[in-house]
Amino acid sequence: MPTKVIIGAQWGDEGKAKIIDILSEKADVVVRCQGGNNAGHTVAVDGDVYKFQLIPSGILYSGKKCVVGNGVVIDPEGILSEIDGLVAKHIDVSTLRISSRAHLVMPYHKALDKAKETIAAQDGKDIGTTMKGIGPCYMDKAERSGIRVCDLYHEEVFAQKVRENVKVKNAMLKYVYNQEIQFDAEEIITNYKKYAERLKQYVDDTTVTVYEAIKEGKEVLFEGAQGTLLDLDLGTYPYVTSSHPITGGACIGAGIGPTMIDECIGVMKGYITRVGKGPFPTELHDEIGDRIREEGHEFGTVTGRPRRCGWFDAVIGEFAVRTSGLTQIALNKIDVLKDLEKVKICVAYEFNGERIKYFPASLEDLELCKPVYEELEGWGDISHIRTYQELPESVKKYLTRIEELCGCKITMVGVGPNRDQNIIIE
Ligand code: 2SA
Ligand code: MG
Repeated sequence: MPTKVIIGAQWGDEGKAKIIDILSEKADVVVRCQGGNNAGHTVAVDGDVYKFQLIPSGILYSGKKCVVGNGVVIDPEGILSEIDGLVAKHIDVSTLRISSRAHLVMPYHKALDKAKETIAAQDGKDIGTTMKGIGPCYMDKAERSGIRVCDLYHEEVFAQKVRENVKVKNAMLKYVYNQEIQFDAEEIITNYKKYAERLKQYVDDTTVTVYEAIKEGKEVLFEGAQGTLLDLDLGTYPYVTSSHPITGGACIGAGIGPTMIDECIGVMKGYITRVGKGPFPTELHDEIGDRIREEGHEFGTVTGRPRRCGWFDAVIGEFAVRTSGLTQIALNKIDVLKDLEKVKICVAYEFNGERIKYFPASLEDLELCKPVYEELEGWGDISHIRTYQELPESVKKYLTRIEELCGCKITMVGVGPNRDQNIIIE
């Protein structure tokens, strides 16, 4: 199948980058469609660890076209430092294409993100954002005052937009958020002019790049960032990101139609994690949670924050299958659950004395939901296993139960961080 969308089916950090890395080998084009450098995608290759934020990890294979689509918000300083880091490791970045329609993260976006979070934290109402300016940038996009990559190449237009924005943002920082920080429009214009020159060689109408590749029958991968429950519409609002990490987001963020997508792969972990605040029904506050965090290295790639850990939640799994029309599940990191006598799966929630199998919209209702667990036998070390047949019976039962509850087949199982620690199920 030539086009595949790969999304996070939980709260992000499901190991999407590893699946994309594996699938990239056969792909011709890899496309990022949403989010910005709030994403942290870690890939381990031959003992080297690469951390990606804006550039698709497909860049590790030479000759693959890597696209940063129109739905992404681009911090030019961030993407340039990522480019420099890759070049220093002798990776060819000449195949990178950046959408001329993508919105730019500006310095005031980061300041506004920080100001809002800092003030909200005083009442415990912060979202726990990555402080990368993502929300304020998408806010400007929706409000139609954003600045796009194409504006960088119309100097007067760019300067005027920066000046107008700086006026408004400085007032917001000063009068709404009571902050001392003020921006100088001319300084931003000068800095962004330098970024524009360096980025120019990569900027393109990527909707054409992607469409032509699809028409030519090339294999195109759409790489999701964050995860389903962080979706602006379908996630645990307001504890969400400001873009659409579900498969539908790939259409808008790359500028293609839904008929051009052949497979929708949802990446999950054998357990579940979340960074940032917000409700989390199966969260573990005990030594099993700590053990999963240590064993699974569950710390934020961008911020280093410890991730909250909990048991696999099939209510969330089914929600992801349904809202993204998933055709396959890639289940990662089940090796992390080793040496536990019993493992648990949340099969439903108990809510107001009733059993429910849907994920409630209201956070207040979600807070009242108690997970209903099913217990299964645990397993030992499976990190050396490479075929489905060799997996212990207890693991096979675990996989089958997840498939039944989520309503989708598991086609890949991750048993470790490396490229080869992956079992394909035909
Ligand atoms: P933001 O910065 O506005 O997008 O934050 C809003 C919420 O979205 C969450 N979020 C994430 N959750 C998991 N992983 C993400 N990427 C990094 C990683 C995060 C890190 O891969 O580890 O390093 O901390 C990511 N990006 C955003 C965020 O926690 C808020 O709940
Ligand atoms: Mg991540």
